[in-house]
Amino acid sequence: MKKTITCICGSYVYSFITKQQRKKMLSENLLKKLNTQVNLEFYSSNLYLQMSAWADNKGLSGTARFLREHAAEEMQHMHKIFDYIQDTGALAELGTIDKPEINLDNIRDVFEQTYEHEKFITKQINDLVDVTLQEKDFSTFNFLQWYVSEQHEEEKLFKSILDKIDIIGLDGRGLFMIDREVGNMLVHA
Ligand code: OFO
Repeated sequence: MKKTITCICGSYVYSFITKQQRKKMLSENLLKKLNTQVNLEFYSSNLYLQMSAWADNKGLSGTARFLREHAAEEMQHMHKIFDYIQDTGALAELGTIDKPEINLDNIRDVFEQTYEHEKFITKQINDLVDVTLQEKDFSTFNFLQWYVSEQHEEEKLFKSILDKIDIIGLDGRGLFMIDREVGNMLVHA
Protein backbone atom coordinates (compact mmCIF):
# COMPACT_ATOMS: atom_id res chain seq x y z
CA MET A 1 0.00 0.00 0.00
CA LYS A 2 1.31 3.46 -0.94
CA LYS A 3 1.40 5.90 1.97
CA THR A 4 1.89 9.66 1.62
CA ILE A 5 2.67 12.20 4.32
CA THR A 6 2.24 15.94 3.75
CA CYS A 7 4.06 18.42 5.99
CA ILE A 8 2.18 21.22 7.79
CA CYS A 9 2.86 23.89 5.15
CA GLY A 10 1.78 21.45 2.48
CA SER A 11 4.87 21.99 0.37
CA TYR A 12 6.48 18.57 0.67
CA VAL A 13 4.97 15.23 0.00
CA TYR A 14 6.88 12.13 0.99
CA SER A 15 5.91 8.87 -0.57
CA PHE A 16 6.56 5.54 1.05
CA ILE A 17 6.32 2.68 -1.33
CA THR A 18 6.29 -0.90 -0.12
CA LYS A 19 8.91 -3.26 -1.53
CA GLN A 20 6.28 -5.03 -3.61
CA GLN A 21 5.44 -1.75 -5.37
CA ARG A 22 9.02 -1.04 -6.41
CA LYS A 23 9.80 -1.54 -10.04
CA LYS A 24 11.22 -5.03 -10.31
CA MET A 25 14.93 -4.85 -11.14
CA LEU A 26 15.43 -8.57 -11.80
CA SER A 27 13.94 -10.58 -14.64
CA GLU A 28 11.96 -13.68 -13.61
CA ASN A 29 14.65 -15.80 -15.24
CA LEU A 30 17.50 -14.26 -13.22
CA LEU A 31 15.45 -14.29 -10.03
CA LYS A 32 14.88 -18.02 -10.41
CA LYS A 33 18.58 -18.65 -11.03
CA LEU A 34 19.68 -16.49 -8.10
CA ASN A 35 17.25 -18.30 -5.80
CA THR A 36 18.71 -21.60 -7.03
CA GLN A 37 22.16 -20.27 -6.13
CA VAL A 38 20.90 -19.37 -2.63
CA ASN A 39 19.98 -23.03 -2.21
CA LEU A 40 23.30 -24.21 -3.60
CA GLU A 41 25.21 -22.09 -1.10
CA PHE A 42 23.07 -23.62 1.67
CA TYR A 43 23.90 -27.05 0.28
CA SER A 44 27.63 -26.20 0.20
CA SER A 45 27.45 -25.21 3.85
CA ASN A 46 25.70 -28.45 4.83
CA LEU A 47 28.14 -30.49 2.75
CA TYR A 48 31.17 -29.00 4.52
CA LEU A 49 29.51 -29.28 7.92
CA GLN A 50 28.83 -32.98 7.27
CA MET A 51 32.42 -33.50 6.16
CA SER A 52 33.55 -31.69 9.30
CA ALA A 53 31.61 -34.20 11.42
CA TRP A 54 33.27 -37.08 9.54
CA ALA A 55 36.73 -35.58 10.11
CA ASP A 56 36.01 -35.03 13.80
CA ASN A 57 34.97 -38.68 14.19
CA LYS A 58 38.24 -39.75 12.60
CA GLY A 59 40.26 -37.66 15.06
CA LEU A 60 41.24 -35.15 12.35
CA SER A 61 40.62 -32.11 14.51
CA GLY A 62 42.44 -29.61 12.26
CA THR A 63 40.47 -30.67 9.19
CA ALA A 64 37.22 -30.66 11.17
CA ARG A 65 37.87 -27.08 12.32
CA PHE A 66 38.79 -25.91 8.83
CA LEU A 67 35.66 -27.45 7.29
CA ARG A 68 33.41 -26.05 9.99
CA GLU A 69 34.79 -22.59 9.38
CA HIS A 70 34.26 -23.07 5.68
CA ALA A 71 30.66 -24.17 6.27
CA ALA A 72 30.06 -20.86 8.10
CA GLU A 73 31.58 -18.97 5.18
CA GLU A 74 29.18 -20.65 2.77
CA MET A 75 26.30 -19.34 4.87
CA GLN A 76 27.69 -15.83 4.34
CA HIS A 77 27.69 -16.49 0.59
CA MET A 78 24.07 -17.53 0.87
CA HIS A 79 23.08 -14.42 2.84
CA LYS A 80 24.82 -12.12 0.39
CA ILE A 81 22.70 -13.35 -2.53
CA PHE A 82 19.58 -13.50 -0.36
CA ASP A 83 20.07 -9.81 0.58
CA TYR A 84 20.80 -8.78 -3.00
CA ILE A 85 17.54 -10.33 -4.20
CA GLN A 86 15.61 -8.53 -1.46
CA ASP A 87 17.38 -5.24 -2.27
CA THR A 88 16.13 -5.41 -5.84
CA GLY A 89 12.55 -5.57 -4.55
CA ALA A 90 12.16 -9.22 -5.58
CA LEU A 91 11.50 -12.10 -3.20
CA ALA A 92 14.25 -14.44 -2.00
CA GLU A 93 12.75 -17.92 -1.80
CA LEU A 94 14.21 -20.90 0.03
CA GLY A 95 13.66 -24.35 -1.44
CA THR A 96 14.34 -27.91 -0.40
CA ILE A 97 18.00 -28.58 0.30
CA ASP A 98 19.33 -32.00 -0.68
CA LYS A 99 20.91 -34.19 1.98
CA PRO A 100 24.68 -34.02 1.54
CA GLU A 101 25.84 -37.48 0.50
CA ILE A 102 29.47 -38.01 1.35
CA ASN A 103 31.56 -41.02 0.53
CA LEU A 104 34.91 -40.63 2.26
CA ASP A 105 37.67 -43.12 2.96
CA ASN A 106 40.46 -40.73 3.81
CA ILE A 107 41.49 -37.08 4.02
CA ARG A 108 42.41 -36.99 0.33
CA ASP A 109 38.82 -37.90 -0.56
CA VAL A 110 37.67 -34.89 1.49
CA PHE A 111 39.72 -32.43 -0.49
CA GLU A 112 39.19 -34.09 -3.84
CA GLN A 113 35.42 -33.87 -3.30
CA THR A 114 35.49 -30.28 -1.99
CA TYR A 115 37.64 -29.28 -4.99
CA GLU A 116 35.20 -30.94 -7.40
CA HIS A 117 32.27 -29.28 -5.64
CA GLU A 118 33.88 -25.84 -5.91
CA LYS A 119 34.51 -26.39 -9.62
CA PHE A 120 30.79 -27.16 -9.98
CA ILE A 121 29.89 -23.93 -8.10
CA THR A 122 32.25 -21.94 -10.33
CA LYS A 123 30.40 -23.27 -13.36
CA GLN A 124 27.06 -22.23 -11.84
CA ILE A 125 28.39 -18.70 -11.14
CA ASN A 126 29.79 -18.43 -14.65
CA ASP A 127 26.44 -19.46 -16.09
CA LEU A 128 24.73 -16.79 -13.96
CA VAL A 129 27.17 -14.14 -15.18
CA ASP A 130 26.51 -15.24 -18.74
CA VAL A 131 22.76 -14.70 -18.27
CA THR A 132 23.31 -11.19 -16.86
CA LEU A 133 25.24 -10.29 -20.01
CA GLN A 134 22.57 -11.74 -22.27
CA GLU A 135 19.94 -9.70 -20.40
CA LYS A 136 22.15 -6.60 -20.13
CA ASP A 137 21.58 -6.61 -16.36
CA PHE A 138 24.84 -4.86 -15.51
CA SER A 139 23.92 -4.30 -11.89
CA THR A 140 23.65 -8.05 -11.24
CA PHE A 141 26.71 -8.60 -13.41
CA ASN A 142 28.60 -6.23 -11.11
CA PHE A 143 27.24 -7.93 -7.97
CA LEU A 144 28.37 -11.35 -9.22
CA GLN A 145 31.96 -10.25 -9.77
CA TRP A 146 32.56 -10.81 -6.05
CA TYR A 147 31.58 -14.47 -6.54
CA VAL A 148 33.81 -14.80 -9.60
CA SER A 149 36.84 -13.73 -7.50
CA GLU A 150 35.71 -15.82 -4.56
CA GLN A 151 35.48 -18.96 -6.68
CA HIS A 152 38.99 -18.35 -7.99
CA GLU A 153 40.24 -18.21 -4.37
CA GLU A 154 38.29 -21.28 -3.30
CA GLU A 155 39.49 -23.46 -6.16
CA LYS A 156 43.04 -22.31 -5.50
CA LEU A 157 42.72 -23.10 -1.79
CA PHE A 158 41.37 -26.64 -2.19
CA LYS A 159 43.81 -27.44 -5.00
CA SER A 160 46.71 -26.25 -2.81
CA ILE A 161 45.65 -28.64 -0.03
CA LEU A 162 45.44 -31.52 -2.50
CA ASP A 163 48.94 -30.65 -3.75
CA LYS A 164 50.26 -30.66 -0.16
CA ILE A 165 48.72 -34.08 0.47
CA ASP A 166 50.38 -35.41 -2.67
CA ILE A 167 53.77 -34.00 -1.68
CA ILE A 168 53.71 -35.01 2.00
CA GLY A 169 51.77 -38.27 1.60
CA LEU A 170 49.54 -39.91 4.20
CA ASP A 171 51.93 -42.56 5.50
CA GLY A 172 53.61 -42.39 8.90
CA ARG A 173 53.51 -38.85 10.22
CA GLY A 174 52.12 -37.51 6.96
CA LEU A 175 48.48 -37.61 8.04
CA PHE A 176 49.27 -35.86 11.32
CA MET A 177 51.22 -33.14 9.50
CA ILE A 178 48.51 -32.57 6.88
CA ASP A 179 45.78 -32.32 9.50
CA ARG A 180 47.81 -29.83 11.52
CA GLU A 181 48.62 -27.82 8.41
CA VAL A 182 44.98 -27.66 7.32
CA GLY A 183 43.86 -26.71 10.82
CA ASN A 184 46.27 -23.77 10.78
CA MET A 185 45.00 -22.47 7.45
CA LEU A 186 42.75 -19.51 7.31
CA VAL A 187 39.96 -20.10 4.83
CA HIS A 188 41.50 -17.62 2.41
CA ALA A 189 45.15 -18.00 3.32
FE1 OFO B 1 32.64 -22.44 -1.61
O1 OFO B 1 31.91 -20.92 -2.43
FE2 OFO B 1 30.16 -20.58 -2.02
O2 OFO B 1 29.51 -22.19 -2.64
